Amino acid sequence: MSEYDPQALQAKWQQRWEEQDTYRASDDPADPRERRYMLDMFPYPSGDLHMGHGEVFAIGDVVARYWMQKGYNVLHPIGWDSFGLPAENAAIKRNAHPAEWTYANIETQATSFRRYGISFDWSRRLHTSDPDYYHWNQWLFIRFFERGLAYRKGGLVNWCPNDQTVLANEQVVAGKCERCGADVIRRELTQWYFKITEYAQRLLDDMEQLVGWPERLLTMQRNWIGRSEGADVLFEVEGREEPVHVYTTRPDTLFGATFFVVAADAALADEIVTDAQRPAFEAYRAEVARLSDIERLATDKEKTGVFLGRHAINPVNGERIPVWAADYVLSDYGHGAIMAVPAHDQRDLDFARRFDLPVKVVVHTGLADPGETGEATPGEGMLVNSGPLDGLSKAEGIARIIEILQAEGRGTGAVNFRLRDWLLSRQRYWGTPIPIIHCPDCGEVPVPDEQLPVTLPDLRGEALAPKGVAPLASAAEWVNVECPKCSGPARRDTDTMDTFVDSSWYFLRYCSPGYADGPFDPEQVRKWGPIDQYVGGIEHAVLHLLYSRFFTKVLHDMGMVGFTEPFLRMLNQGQVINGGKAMSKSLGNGVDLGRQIDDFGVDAVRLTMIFAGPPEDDIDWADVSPAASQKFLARALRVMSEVTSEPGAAFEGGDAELRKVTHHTIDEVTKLVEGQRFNVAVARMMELTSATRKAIDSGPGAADPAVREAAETLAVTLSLVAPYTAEEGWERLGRTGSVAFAGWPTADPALLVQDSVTCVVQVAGKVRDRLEVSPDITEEDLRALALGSEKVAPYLRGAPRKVIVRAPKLVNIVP
Ligand code: ANZ
Ligand code: ZN
Repeated sequence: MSEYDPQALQAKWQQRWEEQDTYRASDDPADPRERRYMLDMFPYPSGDLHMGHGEVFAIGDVVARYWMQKGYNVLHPIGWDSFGLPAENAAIKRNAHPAEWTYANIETQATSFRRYGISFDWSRRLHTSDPDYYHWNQWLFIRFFERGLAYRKGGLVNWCPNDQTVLANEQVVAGKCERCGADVIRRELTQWYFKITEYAQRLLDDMEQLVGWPERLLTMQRNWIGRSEGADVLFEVEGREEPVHVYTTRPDTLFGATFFVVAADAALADEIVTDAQRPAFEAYRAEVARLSDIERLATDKEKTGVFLGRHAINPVNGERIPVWAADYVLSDYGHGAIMAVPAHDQRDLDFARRFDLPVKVVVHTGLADPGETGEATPGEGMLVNSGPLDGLSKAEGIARIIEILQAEGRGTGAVNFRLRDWLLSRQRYWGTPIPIIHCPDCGEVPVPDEQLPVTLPDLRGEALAPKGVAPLASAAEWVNVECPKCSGPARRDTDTMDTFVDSSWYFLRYCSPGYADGPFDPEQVRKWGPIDQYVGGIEHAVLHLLYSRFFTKVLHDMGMVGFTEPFLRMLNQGQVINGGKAMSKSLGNGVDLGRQIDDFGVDAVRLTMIFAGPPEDDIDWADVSPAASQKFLARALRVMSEVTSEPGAAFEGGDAELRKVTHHTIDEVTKLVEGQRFNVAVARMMELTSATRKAIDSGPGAADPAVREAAETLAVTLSLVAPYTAEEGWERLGRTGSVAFAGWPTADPALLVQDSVTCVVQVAGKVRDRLEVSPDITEEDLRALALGSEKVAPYLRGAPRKVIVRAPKLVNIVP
């Protein structure tokens, strides 16, 4: 076989890997190897694998295969995130069961993965829609419930009118449903929540462990958590017994509070509005209900609001200030009410100007009066018009006013987080049933552990169509059960869990697949976890990563895992685009992964992905050449095939020049792979191929031990990106066993010293001499050497006008 025939190589080696279970991780406690856990974000089974999968899994495989070569016991598992809406929508359309679509797609993807040659341990495969997986979602939910971390509450929630389900805050992007793009509305509903807010501070603090995360990811997490410091201030409201709390980051501006605003949709507004103002208030509230948070917080929209007919008392100076309802204050942030300081807060100033409310400057910033200019002055300055705070700076003022408030029992210092609790219930079918039974007498009763899993009733087609109530509610036999506590008639909860629950702990299940006594075997998780390298898209920067971090901390508190952060290093790959644009049906610029593989072979496609650029960068498929990759692989295989020496003989005594090239390659590729500069590592492999080719053709020849050394190095390094070609080359080199475990070579330091380089000496632009010099020669030495050269002397008349020295390779003399 001298022709490079990728399809034949694939057929041969794929079968061999499957027969020998080549990439299986070892659970043997006697296995002395150090362990490594490499994880790719698991796929959603929507059709076959696409180019994006091709990229992310090729990147992850470089890391996994490198670790295998380094001699680690590597866990590199695969599974499917197989619950979710697309399957359900497809089932409604085809009058089928979501499982049919889901599992057919999983098989398609699994077949493609096997062909794509990713080094998965297939024995750990999982699907989140299998009852023996979602069983443990339910078990975990009940543990969270027992700890007060899962609870139900009524309130305004994000509702997608198209998908007919609630959405978590994280799933609303710019006011639209993350999945279907419909405008999200707010509805009053009772829903299940996970109390992630209880972990807000730890989610922030533990970020210091995440040294292997890209900075922008950390920033996104930090912003989402949104910690701020300030004060909780109590305001009396006339006609109300209990004082009202407000949260402010600027308690130093308390003397400048000239009115008070309550969120239009907060219970407080409804409670305190006077009869006279009620009709206007209710009309306004109905208007606000139609707005998303994004629209409410938009600063470019004209402020709206209604006076509630009441006054509040400023606790520091006893001033009566009017209470308004408005949309720009959110009901679920802070306390849903604010003190408005129009001079120093732009939103408040816009509101004051719109409704003719007073503006009082309490910070001297040196800028023009906000009441005149319409520009609030939020910056720092000296406090004025503020009684005991006069003359203080912002920080001093904050400290002082908190002392005063605290002494009088009118407030305290406070910390606030933007993070909300995670709304996890969904009114759809294809998900994990919430394992709670509602009893008229006992309330919310968890399904007893021994009755888990609560499996989905068999619904299909039209029965799944959105009707405003959960489809599970229509399965009467399934819904109506006995209360586990009192045996009276009761009803199952008919909501299912957000699929982000499934993905918040799947990486732990891989450590002990099929474990039947819990979600995972803590002993195995202790050995494998936490994950050494996670690879996946930046689109999961907030949701999935935050939820997984939260789950890990809860599991840690339950004593089930020994670490508090699941993913130590994170790599976000770029996208595969085409012609400068994201691939899309409407643009007709889609590229099919399967077709690329048919045309060029797996290795050429993988190599193209890796060689295109740094892993974080987008790959424009219009700018790369899988055909060129294929040509290179053919060249590499030919080199490996032509070696004539016997395997196993010593390399010492081989051609010194080629040995140096080989060892430099080893040294550099090692550093490049560790630094995740995989594209440059491939460039080095290409150079090694050329050097070996030259050594065979016009150097020491195919029998030289250095040629074998170079070719074997090529096979091992190439196995990270082009496993089929590498295996074949390894075999043709007369070696047995998979190249995947050949062992990563180490560079011999003695062969890394470069003893001399050639320096070109030019006079008036013409080469007059070549000097053999040390690579570390100084500029002065090189200059002296060049000017002293006998070959150069005839071209110089007296001192040259200029000498440009570029050590160690060039001296340019202008006579
Ligand atoms: C008075 C004040 C004066 C404020 C000033 C700011 C500047 P972060 O940093 O996001 O936590 N606020 C409080 N609760 C709110 C709610 N439910 N809806 C909308 N806005 C609310 O912001 C805290 C600040 O946002 C608070 O500090 C409050 O306005 C406002 F010169 O209080 B501030
Ligand atoms: Zn009961």
